[in-house]
Amino acid sequence: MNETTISMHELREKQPRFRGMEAGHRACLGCGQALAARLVTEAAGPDIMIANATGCLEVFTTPWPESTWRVPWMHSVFENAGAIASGMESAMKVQGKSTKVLAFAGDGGTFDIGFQALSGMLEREHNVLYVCYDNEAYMNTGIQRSSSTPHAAKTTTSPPGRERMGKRHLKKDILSIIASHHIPYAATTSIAYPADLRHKVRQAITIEGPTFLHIHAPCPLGWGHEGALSIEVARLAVQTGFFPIIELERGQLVGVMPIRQVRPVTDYLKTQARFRHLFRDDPKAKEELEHLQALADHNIEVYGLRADHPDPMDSEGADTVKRGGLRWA
Ligand SMILES: Cc1ncc(C[n+]2csc(CCOP(=O)(O)OP(=O)(O)O)c2C)c(N)n1
Repeated sequence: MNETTISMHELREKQPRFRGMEAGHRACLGCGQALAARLVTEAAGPDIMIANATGCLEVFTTPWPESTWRVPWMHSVFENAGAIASGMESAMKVQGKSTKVLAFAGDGGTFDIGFQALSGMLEREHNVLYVCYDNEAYMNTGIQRSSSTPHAAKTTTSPPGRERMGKRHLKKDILSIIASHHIPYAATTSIAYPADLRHKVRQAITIEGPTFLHIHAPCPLGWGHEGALSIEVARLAVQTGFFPIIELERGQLVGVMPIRQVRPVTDYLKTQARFRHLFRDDPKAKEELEHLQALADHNIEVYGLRADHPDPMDSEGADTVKRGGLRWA
């Protein structure tokens, strides 16, 4: 082969698997999901195929006649990404192919309506990496609350008013439920920590069996912040203990991202319009803020997130530093 020709293998390796605006993806500016999906597909490698539940990611990546995807990709309905991915994986197995199957869904498609199919997929031990892009509401249909919406957040179906301070219920602890399936690997991560995210994708992809990745992905439209602030907002969720970054193997906690300097939850909440009502001069609002701080404190306590000593590798100035298998927030 002369220097100017390129093999099919090289072509597959080199071409982007998730193409940006120029190829027709129509995500809002600062969309956390778009960034997360790009990071996941780049880290996963070329030999993958995807089942994608209905939701923002499916809609903004496939505006007819264009497609963002440069890997085999199938649109499932809202409730069955887990079942479609199970079928795809079984087909690969029957054909003796090693192509890794990934399932993509939002929090509505994972925590709520797609949960039955997901649970079945995990229980039957399909060799699939399931990725939940968590923007904490049903964004594609107009910002309705999901069971992943944080307590006290405003959505179109949990409006704050005289009676209530936004959503009444707690965010569902999906990872504990996933963990109780005793799958080989489950983890949370965030778009604010791309090195951590990529590392977890690579780890999950090599595992034979069901794996689950829960990615915190801000939505500027639904959360009410500037698109340019998505990374900062995501980082504050981690640094306040509001969104803990953890890793589980067979249901056991094996890793956490310790927080160097724990920040008060108000630092995170005040960045977003969905929590604006909590800063009113109102005793109920004050009570809710205390409640949310208690929830973050609980995460820090339960997962041991507080770093007791400064990281010796801090001087390198990296956002996340690998240290004995751990990364730092
Ligand atoms: C059975 C069914 N119910 C409702 C809908 C309408 N629907 C389409 S996408 C969506 C919300 C998706 O929310 P989520 O999974 O959180 O993804 P996001 O759009 O926020 O990324 C809804 C309610 C549907 N397509 N199918």
